[in-house]
Formats: sequence, structure tokens, C-alpha cells
Amino acid sequence: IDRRDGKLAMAHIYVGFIALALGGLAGLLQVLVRSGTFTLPAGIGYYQVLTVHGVLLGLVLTTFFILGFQHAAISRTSGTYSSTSRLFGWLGFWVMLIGTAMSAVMILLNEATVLYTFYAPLKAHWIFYLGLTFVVVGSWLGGTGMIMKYAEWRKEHRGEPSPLLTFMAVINIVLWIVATLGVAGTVLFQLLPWSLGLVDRVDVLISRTLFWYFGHPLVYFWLLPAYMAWYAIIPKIIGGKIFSDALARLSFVLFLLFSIPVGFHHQLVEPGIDAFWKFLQVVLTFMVVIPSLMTAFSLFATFEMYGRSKGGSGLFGWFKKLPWGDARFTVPFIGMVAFIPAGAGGLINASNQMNQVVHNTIWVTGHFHLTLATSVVLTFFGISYWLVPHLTGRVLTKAMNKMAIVQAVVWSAGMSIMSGAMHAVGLLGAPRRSSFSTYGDAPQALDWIPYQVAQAVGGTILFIGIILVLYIFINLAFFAPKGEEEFPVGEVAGGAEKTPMVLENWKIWLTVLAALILIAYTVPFMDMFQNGPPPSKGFKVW
Ligand code: HAS
Repeated sequence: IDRRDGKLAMAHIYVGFIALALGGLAGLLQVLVRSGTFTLPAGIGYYQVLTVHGVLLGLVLTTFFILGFQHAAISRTSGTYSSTSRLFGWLGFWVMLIGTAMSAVMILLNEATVLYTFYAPLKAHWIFYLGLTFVVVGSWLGGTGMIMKYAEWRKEHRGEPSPLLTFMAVINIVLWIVATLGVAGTVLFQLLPWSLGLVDRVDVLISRTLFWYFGHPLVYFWLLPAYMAWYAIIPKIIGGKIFSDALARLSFVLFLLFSIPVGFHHQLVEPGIDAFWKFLQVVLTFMVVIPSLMTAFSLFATFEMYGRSKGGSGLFGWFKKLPWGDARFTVPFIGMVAFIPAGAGGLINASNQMNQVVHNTIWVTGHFHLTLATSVVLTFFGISYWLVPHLTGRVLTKAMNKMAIVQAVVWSAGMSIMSGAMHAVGLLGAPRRSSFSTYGDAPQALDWIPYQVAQAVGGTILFIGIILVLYIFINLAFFAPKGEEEFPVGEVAGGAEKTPMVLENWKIWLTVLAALILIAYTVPFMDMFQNGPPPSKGFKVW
């Protein structure tokens, strides 16, 4: 891609990897504390470290990496950015960086130990919330740059479907913009006035509801870039074809529609929300599983078609023909395999009765270490192995390729132990988000200890994985031999059907999206307003 767009993408990716290094260290400290064998030095609190870990990995690494990758993907598939799009990209980057620095300083000063979910009743310094506002506004600016490039392309190619990767990136940014309206609502109207002392109380239920209106689509904002790679990039890496352009687009449209009106599945045990609305959102949650099942089907089809074209016969003969020695394929593939149990765990969480068993236990932490910290993150690593050298004018050497595969194996070994222990001990009732305690030597809590030791073993192996990926990243960014690394983009298989233009009719999809959100949230919000606490200091700030 154009060097100037490459610089923009790379700036984002650097920040993402710095966040990975620091957030990973915080993760190591946590598992050690929870094993009961380690005490944090210098009066540093467990929850402060947990906040650093969640914010850096869940919010900073993801947002910066995703925006960087998407800028690159759009520039690659729709052409070099106009100077205005690039300007928006850079403005967004700096505003996000300033915001991240503001929030990070407050966390380090122990003035914002509110965890990565930061809803009330935990209260942080107002600078933390202002920093978050900057991060959101910055991401909107970067997103505007992307949408402007997309609009420009469509103007020049009337009546044609846009390039698949560009379309996917735009869906993801629209999803992000609609989702962040919720978090902007709670930060601007509740948390900021409250931490500035303008009001002395806020409605916790509304704060949590607005957060989860954002918090669930947030996880699909993380997932969709991985799906972009799985659908549109991996086929090219293996030498195959995209199974169906239309199916890929349809699954992204379904994500846009169904990933937002489902936040209540994080609040199933919460009082103050009528069971009917929880039920409705559980039904919608099961709708959002459909595009993932479509993805699984489509990926199997791509792999099988390729393997058979290489002479693989019988039921599974094609499987052996896949390019197992290529880290650009194998690393994300491990992520795909992890997504099968990860997704099954999600279905358990979403089922009302089973949620009563797992909610607020460390099972949920196990779930998102498989989804986000394995499927998504391994795919991001797999993307970096060609994207970083592509952007820095270097190549992925054989040695680094080998190390990348070792890294992924180390990662999956560490994660299987850590996340496996979390799932198991969660079913024995161990709470998430709690420091080490034997609860007065209660027999149940004593039963949890061996699992917590296993978590520490897995977490330590994962930390070795982080050191390995950072080594590879630094090599690819600064030391690998100069050359040209390909930015792979797949072509659609010959027999695939034509892409219907209705999939790109934003008027229809945005209207359906707005309708679904209104149906899912209007009455519950009216109930919350009516039944919430009385006005505080004369303000009716919820
Ligand atoms: Fe989740 C909690 C439900 C997906 C992340 N989730 C969380 C939290 C996070 C998170 C961070 O309903 C904790 C938030 C907090 O701090 O409180 N989740 C779901 C459901 C799905 C799901 C139904 N989650 C994700 C993804 C995440 C993520 C993706 C991050 C990226 N989750 C929940 C619920 C809770 C929750 C409840 C709240 C729990 C509570 O009580 O607090 C679904 O989207 C999953 C669908 C996925 C599938 C799998 C399809 C498989 C594919 C792979 C194909 C493989 C191939 C390779 C081709 C159905 C696509 C084949 C090769 C072979 C060799 C076999």
C-alpha cells in the first residue's frame, strides 16, 4: 500500500504492541497473586493491576490494532487515501493517543481502579473519563477517514459492489460508532458529572445498561477483523479462493444488525429489568450466533475445496494438503480451532438458566480468554506476520516464520491450561475479579487453590508467548531483511453466485438496526427512568 497510508497504519500497530507488552506483564502478576504464592510489592493493589491489564489489552491493544489494520485494508483494496481521509486518520490517532495517556496516568496513580468495564458504582478521577472520551472521539475521527474513502470509491464505481475487505471494515466501523453512543452516554451524562461533583449520585442500573449496550458489540468489533482475515485473506495465503463473497457480506450485515440489541445477556441476573426484555435479548443473542455458524461453514468449504484441488481425497484427505508450515495460515488456524469451544462457552453463557451458574465466576474469564485472547489475538498475530513487514518494507524470514509457529503452540498450551482451569474452577463457584483469599479457610475456597496454581502455570507460559511475539514483532519492524512482503487478498471462487447489491443498501440495514435497538431498549429504559432514584442536587442526571 501507499507509504503514507502505511505509516498511519503502522503508528496504530506500534501502540497496540506496546499495550500488549505492558498488559501482558500485568496479567502475569495477576495469576501469580491469585495462586496465593506472590504478594505485589510497594503497596500496589490487585485491582489496580487488573484495571491496567483489562484496559491495555481489552481496550487499547484492540482498538489501536483494529484501526491500524482497517486503514491498511481499505487503502489496499480501495486505493490510496485522499489527503483528507489521511488527515482524519492522523487526527484520530493523536486524539486517541492523548486520551489513552490521560486515562493511563490516572490508573497508574491509583485514581481510576475501576476495571476495564468502568461502570458505576466504581468511581474514577474525571481525567480518566475525559481520556476515555478522547479515545472514543479519536476512533470516530479515524472511522470518518475510512468512511470517506469508501464513499469516494462508491462514487467512482457506481452500481458495483465495493471491495470485500473495504466493505467489511466499514461495517465494523459503523458497528463501533453505533455501539460507542452507549458508552458516550454514560460517560458524558453520568460518570463525568458525578466524578466532577456536579451530582452526588447516579443510577447504577442505567450506567450498566448503557455500558453493556456498548460492551457486547465491543466484542464483535474485536472479532470482525479476525473474520476479515479468515474470510478474505487466508484463502489467498493457502492458494485457494473465497467460498462466497455474498455469504461473507451477509454474515457481516447480520453482525451489524444483531450484535447491538443483546447487552442484557450480561445483565441476566440483574434486578430492575423485566424478564420479558431479557428473554427477547437472549433470543437476539442466539440470532447473532448464526453468522458465526455461517463463517464456520464457509471456512470449512474454502479449506476443503483447496485441499481437494491439491489431490486430497476421502473424507479428510484434503486436510493434510493445507500449508501447515506457513505461520500466516497456521497461527490464525489455531485461533479458529479455539473458537469452537470458545463459541460453545458463549452459548452456555447466553442460556438464561446456565448463566445463573456461571455468571460472575471465573468461568466467564475463561470464556473471553478463549474468544478474545486466543481466537482473535492469535489471528491478529497472524496478520502482523505479513502486515508489519509489508508496511516496513521487510520480509518474514524462514526463521521468524518458524518462531511464529512455536509462539502459537506455546500460546495455545498456556491458554489451554489457564483457560481450562478457569472454566473448571468457575463451575466450582470461584468468583472472577477477586484477589487471593481462602475466605477464612472455607472448604470450598480451599478446593479452588490447585486450579489457581494451574492458572499461574498457564499464565506464565503465556507470558513466554508474549516475549516471543514481541521479539518477532521487533524483528519484523526494525531488523528483518529489506524486501517486499505481500498483502494477501483473496479472490472469489469461480462458481460463486453474483453479490446482490441489496447487501450494500445502507438505508435498509441502518433502518432495521435502529428498529431492533428501539424495540430491545425503549421500554426497559422507560422503566428505568420511572423507577430510578430521585434527582440529585436538583439535576435530573439519571
Ligand atoms: Fe462472550 C461474556 C455470550 C462470543 C467476549 N464475552 C463475555 C465477556 C467477554 C466476551 C470479554 O450470553 C466478559 C465481559 C465482562 O467482563 O463481563 N459470547 C457469547 C456468545 C458468543 C460470544 C453467545 N464473547 C464472544 C466473542 C468475544 C467475547 C467472539 C470476544 C472476541 N459472552 C456471552 C455472554 C456473556 C459473555 C452471555 C456474559 C456472561 C456473564 O454472565 O457475565 C457467540 O458469538 C459465539 C458464537 C461462536 C460460535 C463458534 C463458531 C466457530 C467458528 C470456527 C470455525 C473453525 C474452523 C476450523 C473452520 C458458534 C467460526 C476447523 C478446524 C478443525 C480442525 C475442527
